[in-house]
Amino acid sequence: MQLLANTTSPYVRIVQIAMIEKGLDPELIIVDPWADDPRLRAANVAMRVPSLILDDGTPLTESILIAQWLEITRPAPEWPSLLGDANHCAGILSRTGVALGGIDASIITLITRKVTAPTLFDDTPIGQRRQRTMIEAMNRVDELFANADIASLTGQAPTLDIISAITLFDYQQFRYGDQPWLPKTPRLRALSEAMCARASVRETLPR
Ligand SMILES: N[C@@H](CCC(=O)N[C@@H](CS)C(=O)NCC(=O)O)C(=O)O
Repeated sequence: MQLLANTTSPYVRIVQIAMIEKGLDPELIIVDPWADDPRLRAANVAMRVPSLILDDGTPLTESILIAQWLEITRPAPEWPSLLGDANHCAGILSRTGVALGGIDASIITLITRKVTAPTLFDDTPIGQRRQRTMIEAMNRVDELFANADIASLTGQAPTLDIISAITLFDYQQFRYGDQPWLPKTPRLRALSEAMCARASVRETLPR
């Protein structure tokens, strides 16, 4: 298996954490998604990372689709579940959606800056809307984990909501850590720092 990836993408990180926790270790192929790399073009019509090429050559794209594939092919109880059981699945998916909304807004902002330069996309009405989404997503995720027992969470493989939450937090620190509008989100910070006890989280920090 080959994972076409880069070292910064939050979508790549979600897949990497999930794969490590599911006991998989794909060959990592670092590509520049902005260059016309033929390997990425062949695997993914959208030319985006992550793209996972299975051993039989089947290409899988879109981080959440890859997570679905992982959940089916490496199911609980043999492997830790990304989505939890029937009672917890809706909550996990709902929290995941909030974090993904923030990640999408973050990436769209970075990408659209390239298009609108030298005007800063952030100053346009849509840019302001995306910035508001980033702020609200971080605050909501912070609130959603207000009652979480962080110490016990580190002892088990993270579900998709936790993977997405810490990926959002770390990516925002990586890209916008110096921005005055970035909310403090102390509970999310504590979750992210505690989860670094796990190799899957620690070894995939954006760099
Ligand atoms: N919806 C996709 C988004 C992937 C994505 O946007 N990846 C970015 C890097 S963070 C990329 O490869 N961008 C290159 C491009 O848009 O051409 C997923 O969940 O995998």
